[in-house]
Amino acid sequence: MITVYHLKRSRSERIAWLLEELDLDYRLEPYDRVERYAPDSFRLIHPLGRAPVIRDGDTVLAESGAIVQYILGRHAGGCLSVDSHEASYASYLYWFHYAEASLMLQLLRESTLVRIVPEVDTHPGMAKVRATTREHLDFIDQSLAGKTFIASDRFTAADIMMLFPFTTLLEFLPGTLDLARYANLRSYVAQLTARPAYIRAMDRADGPQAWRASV
Ligand SMILES: N[C@@H](CCC(=O)N[C@@H](CS)C(=O)NCC(=O)O)C(=O)O
Repeated sequence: MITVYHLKRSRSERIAWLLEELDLDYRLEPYDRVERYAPDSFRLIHPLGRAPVIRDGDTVLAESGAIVQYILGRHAGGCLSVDSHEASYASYLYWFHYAEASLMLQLLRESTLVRIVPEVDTHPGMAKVRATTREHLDFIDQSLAGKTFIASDRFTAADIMMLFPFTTLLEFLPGTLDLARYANLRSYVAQLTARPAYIRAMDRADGPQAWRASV
């Protein structure tokens, strides 16, 4: 059985959600944050002490995208991914990786500056940083026009990778993300967070009180 080392209110929600969508048994080992960080004991599981991490037999694996791909490859029998012969294969790969490699990078760049630089908006570089975030949001919102799912005409793991920045992460980004003008994105978030597997995963991982107010 897969063990999910779950830091509460973190990307490890992606893994619990995936496992619920696939209806796989898993053991969840929850860790509370110490201020905003993982506790030191998390480094006993993986040297970088970042969540998520899973254990599957002798395999210990970190990095949410790698974990999602591992579970899909080893335990999902082709569910929730897009095969290389399908038309949406490139789109699936793009959005799956964009979520962590480009979008999260940009959002964390902006939010870290806001958190650690006093009077950040007086710095000349900050307007460019904020404009880049808006560019990403415009791009995602336009990409969702007329679509239910980001990468394909069906729900895939790319949707699992893409949701986290617009749910739990918002708690860590005061003043960075205003989704008011992004109607497609807001309805995307609303329909994904209403999925029974998402609700089961979040109730189990973070507890009903912790997440329901944020969606
Ligand atoms: N790219 C990594 C990022 C891992 C990461 O930074 N996780 C955060 C939680 S969302 C974490 O563990 N933060 C606690 C800390 O920095 O101590 C992934 O997708 O797994």
